[in-house]
Amino acid sequence: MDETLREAADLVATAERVVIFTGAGISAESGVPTFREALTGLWERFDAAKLATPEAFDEDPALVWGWYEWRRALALTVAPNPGHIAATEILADAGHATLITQNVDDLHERAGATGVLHLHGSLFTPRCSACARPAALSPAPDGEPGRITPPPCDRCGAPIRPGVVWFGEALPTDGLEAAVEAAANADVLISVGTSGLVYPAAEIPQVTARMGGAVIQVNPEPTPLDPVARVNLRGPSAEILPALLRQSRPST
Ligand code: BV8
Ligand code: ZN
Repeated sequence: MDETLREAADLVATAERVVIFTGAGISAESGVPTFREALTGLWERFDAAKLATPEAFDEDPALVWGWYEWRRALALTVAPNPGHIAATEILADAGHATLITQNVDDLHERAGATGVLHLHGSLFTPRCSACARPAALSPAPDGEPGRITPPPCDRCGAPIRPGVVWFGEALPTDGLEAAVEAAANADVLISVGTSGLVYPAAEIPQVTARMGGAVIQVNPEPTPLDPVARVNLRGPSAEILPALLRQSRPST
């Protein structure tokens, strides 16, 4: 590991423009289940890709809204882990830095990151499912996880929906364009904790590689990104990112 870590640290230390691209794996060690594990209890019999859709919400708004409200409640009970903190620090050291995430939790923000590009939205920005008016956050639910009837929009009465991007929905264009631009100009892109299966987000690290930038991947498992990465750091991000940060800083 230390040979690959040294190689990755040299890439980061000499990079002017650094992008960090994250998926659910960076939040795993905070206790947030990864997207594929996010189906427990009432929702465990569902496939995430079926539940995270406009059709599922239209069919059973309380089932879907309950799932997101429980995920928001959980996100409020956990804290950023050393991986989130190190990511913020690595970007602070870079001349030009961009943080792009597929995650809908707010752990990067709570770890001090600013200007985070949320390609798939956030648990904390609900809006009206009809007129798109931003809605206030209700107090997070407690007690038994279950169905929760979504509140009505105070302008048009339609049900409030989570502020996330569902399967089959377009990503916010400004966010995606900014992310592709940052990836295309990056000297180094560190891809952390993503299975690299969901498009178009999964394209982001490939843009960097195509434009001659170096991709560093942090993931305990192999992913489709392995052949694209210049360096594959096999392990948990809460351990690897702090080590990468330490190695990339001039030894004082
Ligand atoms: C769109 C928000 C078109 C909601 C999410 C067939 C072929 C190709 C594409 C498609 C297809 N059929 C449909 C599509 C398109 C589809 C898609 O890509 N489907 C996939 C499944 C094939 N994409 C879409 O629908 C997108 N929209 O295409 O729109 C369009 C265009 C114009 C106009 C109209 C329409 C929208 C996709 C967005 C879906 N929303 N999230 C929510 O959160 O509920 S996706 C969600 O899953 C995440 O955001 C993320 O993007 C994705 C995968 O999750 P990951 O973050 O990667 O997490 P995962 O659990 O998968 O993996 C965790 C990883 O962490 C693992 O690798 C693990 O090893 C690692 N790990 C674990 N522990 C650690 C760790 N790593 C480090 N440290 C650790 N400790
Ligand atoms: Zn409305």
